Amino acid sequence: MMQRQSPTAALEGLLVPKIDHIDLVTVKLPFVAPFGTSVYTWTDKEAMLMRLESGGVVAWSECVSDPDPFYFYETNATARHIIKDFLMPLVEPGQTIGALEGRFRHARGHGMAKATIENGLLILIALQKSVPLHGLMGRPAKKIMSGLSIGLKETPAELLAAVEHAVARGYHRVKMKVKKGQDVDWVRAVRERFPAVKLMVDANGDYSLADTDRLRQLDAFDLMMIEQPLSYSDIYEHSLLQKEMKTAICLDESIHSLADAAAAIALGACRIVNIKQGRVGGLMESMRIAQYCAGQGVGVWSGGMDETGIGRAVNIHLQTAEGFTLPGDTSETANYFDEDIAAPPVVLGPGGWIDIPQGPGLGVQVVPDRILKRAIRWERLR
Ligand code: OSB
Ligand code: MG
Repeated sequence: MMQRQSPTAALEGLLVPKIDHIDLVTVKLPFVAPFGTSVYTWTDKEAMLMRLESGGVVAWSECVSDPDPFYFYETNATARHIIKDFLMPLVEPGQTIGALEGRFRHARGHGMAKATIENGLLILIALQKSVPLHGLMGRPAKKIMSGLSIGLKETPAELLAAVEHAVARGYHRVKMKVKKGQDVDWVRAVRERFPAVKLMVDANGDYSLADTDRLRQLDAFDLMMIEQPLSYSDIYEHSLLQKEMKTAICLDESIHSLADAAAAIALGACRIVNIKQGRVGGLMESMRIAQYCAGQGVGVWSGGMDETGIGRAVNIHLQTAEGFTLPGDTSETANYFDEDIAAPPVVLGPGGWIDIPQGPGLGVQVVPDRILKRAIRWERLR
């Protein structure tokens, strides 16, 4: 087989700049509508942001954890603890990003905390070099595919209205959340009304193998995939389920690293992987997983965590990397917030495509007044 070049070689060799100030700023933004999943319904986005200041240049990154451990074990509080007490002490100016990543491995797990720092440093370096983040990654600009994640609704009519909106906007695919008892009939209703929409479901781990017969009923609806049907911590049982289902399984919660993705693929546990850059520890591990999956014929897309404009922009830049072949959970800001803390908002262009924000770093501007308005906690670490 052809030896592939490491997708992260350029990033690993970059040097960590001297950091003058580090702040953790928690903002709370109301969602335009509650976001319901099988595990929880969120009404606000409470995001812990990291502000890095170096020689007058300011970079922002976003920790994608929630205040609660309902989707993932990390929380904003654990991320703050791990960042302050274990990770930031390992960051030294002049070391390479690759060496820093190696040091971070000493702390097990906590990928969202690690990603906050790694992404922040890469964004800072991109700003200092006056290049866009995707350029720093060695990737040319391109238009990014769009996808909307529709939360659980109270009634089928509300769900159909949400899908209708997504179709009218031109989204490349629509994902609907499902849970036990709110699944087959709801998917059928959408499929009957929208026979051609590229549709998928996400169960956030609500089912067990005992539900195999019910899950197999979903095979009738020509779904692109079913995301994380079984436990958040399982890989093996998904391999058993995949053998029983025609519909491709996509793993989200179960994948924390390249090694997890390789194990899942070797077992036949999924045919598609959702990469959330925070869940796997940052942009570099995401690029490795995406390239590996592509080499295995496994589809990859970029997941979302209802991010503010900062994390949303990171996910957009990430999708320039090799292997991101499927539309992700990359949607318009207006689905989540009336007023984000960064500008410009993400909007769909003609054909449902998303343009990478122009300019150095992320290409989006954090608006200080909006940070001040939304901040519920501000902690200076240095
Ligand atoms: O499972 O993909 C998920 C949001 C919060 C937690 C978990 C998930 C989601 C989404 C929304 O599906 C993704 C987005 O639009 O950002
Ligand atoms: Mg998911």
